[in-house]
Amino acid sequence: MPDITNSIKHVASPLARQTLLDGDLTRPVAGVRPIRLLPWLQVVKIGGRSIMDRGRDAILPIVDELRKILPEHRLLILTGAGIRARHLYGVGLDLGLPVGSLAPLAASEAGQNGHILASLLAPEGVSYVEHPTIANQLAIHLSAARAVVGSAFPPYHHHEFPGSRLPTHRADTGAFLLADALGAAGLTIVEDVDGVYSADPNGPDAAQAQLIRETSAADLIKSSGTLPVDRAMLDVMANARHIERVQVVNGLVPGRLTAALRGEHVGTIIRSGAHPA
Ligand code: GWN
Ligand code: ATP
Repeated sequence: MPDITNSIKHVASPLARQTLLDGDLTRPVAGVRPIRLLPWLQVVKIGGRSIMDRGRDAILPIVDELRKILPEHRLLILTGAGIRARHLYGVGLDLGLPVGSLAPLAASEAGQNGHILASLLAPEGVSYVEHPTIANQLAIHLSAARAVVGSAFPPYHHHEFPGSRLPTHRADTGAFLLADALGAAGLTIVEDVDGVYSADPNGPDAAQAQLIRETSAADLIKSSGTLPVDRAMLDVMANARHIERVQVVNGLVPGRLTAALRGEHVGTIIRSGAHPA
């Protein structure tokens, strides 16, 4: 029997002979900045409760603004889940459903809002694209159209972290994860308030609420009050690879989204942990 072991070709792999848990060994290989897949992309997250649930009075002006800005930007427009998801959390929690069952149900509401928005932008060539399409075929779709719409909710499904009975990774987190993974040029979060305040401007301490023009995710994590964005997004921002800041803007004020996409400071800028290349 011939000895064939010497003729086997080994594939050289820098991580083959070491534990992946040793940072000193993995850092030279895994510590480099990833490439930007779609560096010209602007990601816009449209609030589910703050914008979509308000119906035509809030949606049609936003659609008009998006339509007019299309010649300037290529957009991934992502929608949040809104009040229908909150209703199903209530029903689901009352029935004792685990968080991994609630996450996909809430996510489907974000998708429904995306379908609504995409229908209104259809004359501009804009379509709703599915999660797998966003993952794998975004470039070809954005070569055919200036923008596409998708669900902002991340598809954690039954893998949602069990720390809370409510899904912690919701639409803002999903939008940030996508924008950072794609190496997008920016992320704008569209809400029904001028930005992040020191207290909820629609809450009991509204009289004391001050608009925070600029802050960092690291500082916001330390605050104990309510926020207009998911807290999990702040955790993700601490480890961001590309997106250096997000801007939270008021979509009920005409022109704010357009100005933000043009790089103007018209809401609250939240800096991430990513540094310029
Ligand atoms: O259904 O509106 O994508 O883009 O998280 O999974 O719960 O799914 O479980 O491609 O894969 O409801 O069917 O639904 O919103 O997420 O989609 O129309 O497997 O295009 O089939 O990752 O859209 O949907 O809800 O986003 O957020 O068929 Mo919907 Mo959502 Mo469509 Mo998607 Mo989930 Mo798919 Mo998915 Mo499910
Ligand atoms: P989704 O897309 O998940 O449906 P959303 O982003 O549309 O949600 P909310 O989660 O309701 O909307 O967030 C916006 C609301 O957050 C504002 O209307 C405001 O009342 C509230 N809010 C709470 N705390 C603050 C804060 N510190 N600063 C600004 N707004 C706050």
